[in-house]
Order: sequence, then structure tokens, then C-alpha cells
Amino acid sequence: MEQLHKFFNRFGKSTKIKLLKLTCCVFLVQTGLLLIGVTCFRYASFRPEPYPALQRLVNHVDRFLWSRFHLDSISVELDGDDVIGYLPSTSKVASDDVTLDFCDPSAAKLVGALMFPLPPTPPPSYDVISKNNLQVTPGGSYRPPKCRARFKVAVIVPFRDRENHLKHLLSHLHPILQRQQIEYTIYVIGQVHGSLFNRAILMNIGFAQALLEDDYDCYIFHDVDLLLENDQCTYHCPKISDHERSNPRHLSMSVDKFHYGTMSYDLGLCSPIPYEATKMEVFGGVSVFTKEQFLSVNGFSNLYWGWGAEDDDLFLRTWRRGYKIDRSETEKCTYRMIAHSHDGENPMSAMRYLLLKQSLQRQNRDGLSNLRYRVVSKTQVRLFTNITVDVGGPTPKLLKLMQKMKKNFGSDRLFSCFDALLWLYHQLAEDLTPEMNG
Ligand code: UDH
Ligand code: MN
Repeated sequence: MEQLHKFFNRFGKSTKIKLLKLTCCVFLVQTGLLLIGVTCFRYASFRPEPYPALQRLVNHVDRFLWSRFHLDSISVELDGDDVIGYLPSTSKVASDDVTLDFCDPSAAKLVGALMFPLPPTPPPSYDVISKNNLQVTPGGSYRPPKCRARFKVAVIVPFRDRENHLKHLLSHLHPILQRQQIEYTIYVIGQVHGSLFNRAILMNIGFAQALLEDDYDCYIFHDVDLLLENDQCTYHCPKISDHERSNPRHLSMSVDKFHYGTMSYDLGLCSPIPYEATKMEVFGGVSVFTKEQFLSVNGFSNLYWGWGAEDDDLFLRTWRRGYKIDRSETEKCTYRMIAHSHDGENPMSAMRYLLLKQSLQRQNRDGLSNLRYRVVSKTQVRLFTNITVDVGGPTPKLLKLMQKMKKNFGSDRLFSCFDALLWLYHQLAEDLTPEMNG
């Protein structure tokens, strides 16, 4: 400090003022440049198709910050050699009865607002539900007998230990879909016990298995505990408008548990998630994709073990592929969620925000493209196609990371950009990274 003083005293008063001015100018210019840089950087990451040069810069910085985690290389770990079931490359195409006329939507005998019992009223037994749905064929399939359905739909339900919910859903949904003149099959994808629940993998598996069986127009990913309140909300497929391609649909935007509010929230995630996309739109519960759409987003990420954010990840993937979420014709789509507590083997994931931050980098490598699972059993029971699968669990390294996250951040704290950088720094200092990559 003293030396600095001496240095300045060597100059006359006017030179000092000039130097001061110069320093101020340099400071202002630097701050200005920094601001412009940050703005450009943010702007580049806001846009789905940003300026290529800026985007490359953004990507470099992203890679520098995040690549150390290599989460895409930590997929699932299964025991044994015979356990891998990849996505099928071909699918059988069912023959449609082209002799029938298409069903007339105005002839559908819809009820409108529905009254239905919920717990604590017990659900009907499978026998009773079967008797009430005599036209449903084994595997839980139906096609309208007198007309040609406009849509052929695979309903995919992720499942474990929610038997009563499943009975409520089947007893509720079968009659609705029949009234809506939809050709459909209900697939229940059950995860064996022994590892954390992974809703997203089950959805991917449901898609892959349905693809093996038939050529569906669309795939409806449907939580087991959501009961539609009005059958005028039709489970139709995404429609192509005159000048645009079709978009995936979200049906369960309005749920009693969330006071029928439209849910969207700002996660406040910093780069690499583009700002626009951090204004998350809720995409969980019940969503509808065509085969092409689901393939193009590479399905769900497989890495969300435990509760939370796999649906947000799907929203980001969908956004990244340039789709908007179609919520037209959903004003009648309100739902009741059967009350439930958190499931023991589905604890809230402390990893979820970190995974979300990397969502877009992993998109091409994590999803349908690296789906692995073992079919434990597959039976066509009266009311649904029952597929039980072993999806393994997180690898020990991912598990270790998950535990560390939980210890450092708890289960529900929002993982902000700043936190993420600090934590990353901390992890690098501990040199956990080489071990994770090994
Ligand atoms: N599930 C099971 N068994 C389990 C856990 C989950 O079958 O042990 C299935 C079931 O289909 C369930 C679904 O996974 O409906 C979702 O799990 P959940 O019902 O516990 O999820 P929750 O109702 O979440 O708590 C609603 C989504 C809220 C939006 C959050 C935005 N990211
Ligand atoms: Mn639920």
C-alpha cells in the first residue's frame, strides 16, 4: 500500500487526476465488456437455435463446468448377462379393419362430469371390473365393434405396490376410453422390489414393449393415481395443424391435489439450461406422444432414481427438440389424485436438480438409446398387459454421488447455480471425479 502511495506521489496533481480518470475509464470499459459478454452468453443460451458461434462458446463453457460429472456414462447396473433388453428396431403392424367407417365423434355417448368413489371406499375387485367391461379383451385391449377408431392408443402406467390405485384406475378408465371410441391397450409396467423406484425407465420400457406389439398412433404416459373428472377430455393423439407439425400433449395440468392451478415454475437454474426452458411447464401425470415425437426426444432420461424431476427433464428434452406442449382441448381435463404418502422406495431425489442441469447434454445418449432392462414376467391378464421388469439400480458411483448430494443439500433445497458451482468445486477438490469416471 505504501509503495502504491509513493508511486502516485511521484506525479503532479493534474497527472494524478488524469491517472484516476484513466483507471475509472478502464474499470468502466471492463465492466461494460463483461456485461456485454454475460448478456451475449445468456442470450445465446436462451434460444433453441442461437447464433452458432455464440452457442459454440456457450457449449465450451458448459462442457468445462459440467463435463467432469459424466453422468451419462453412469447408467444402470444389472447383474448377469441375459438381462439386457434394448429398444426393438422393428414393430409389428396390426391390420386395421378398413371395411368399417371411421367412428363419428359426435356419436360418442359421453357422460360429461363424472361421479366416482375414491378411497376410503375400496375399489371394485378385478372380477367386478372385468364384468363391467366385457368388451375388453385379454391384455386390456379394446376396439370399437361397429366403427373404425380414429386413434390407436397405448396407455402406459408405471407401477409398484399401488394395487388399490390400479383397481380404481382400471375401473374408471376402461369405460371412459370405450365411450370415447378409442382403440387401446393398457400396459402396466411394474418394477420389482429391491431398488429405488424409477418412473422414467418404466415409461421408456412401456413404450419399447408397446412398440413390439403393435403400431400405435400414440402413447399415453399415465400415473396410476390420476382419475379423470370429465370424459369430454378425450384421450386423442397429438393433432397436426394445417401449417405446423404436431406437438406432444399434456392432459393433467389441473389436479385437485394442486388446487386445479396451472403449474409452471421457475427453477432459477443457470446455464447450461437455457433460461426460457427453466420456466418449467409441468409435464408430469398424464402426457401424450406420437411414436416419432417420443423417439425424437429420446424418451425419458433413465437416471432419475427416486422421486422428482424426471417429468421436468422430459419437458426440457421436448422443448429442445422445438416442440411446444399442446394444451389445447384440455379445458375439460381435470383430475383427482388418489391421496397417498411418499412411497418408501421412492424417496425424494436430492440429485434431481443436478441431473436437470445436465439434461440437454445427456439427451442423445441417455434415454431410449441406452435403455436396459430385463422382463421378469409378461402376462396378458383380463384388464391389462402386465409386464414386470428388473431395471437394476443406480451404479455404486451414482449412488455415492446421490448420498453426497443428500448430505450436502438435503432433499428439497433448490439447487441454485451458485450452489452448483461451489459444490462442483468441492467435489473436484475431493477428487471424486476420477473415481466416478472409472
Ligand atoms: N409409482 C408407483 N409406486 C411407487 C411410486 C410411484 O406405482 O412406489 C408410480 C405411480 O404410477 C404414481 C407415479 O409413479 O402415480 C408418480 O409417483 P407419485 O404418485 O408418488 O408422484 P406425485 O403424485 O407427483 O407425488 C405428482 C407430480 C407433481 C409434479 C411435480 C413436478 N416435477
Ligand atoms: Mn401421485
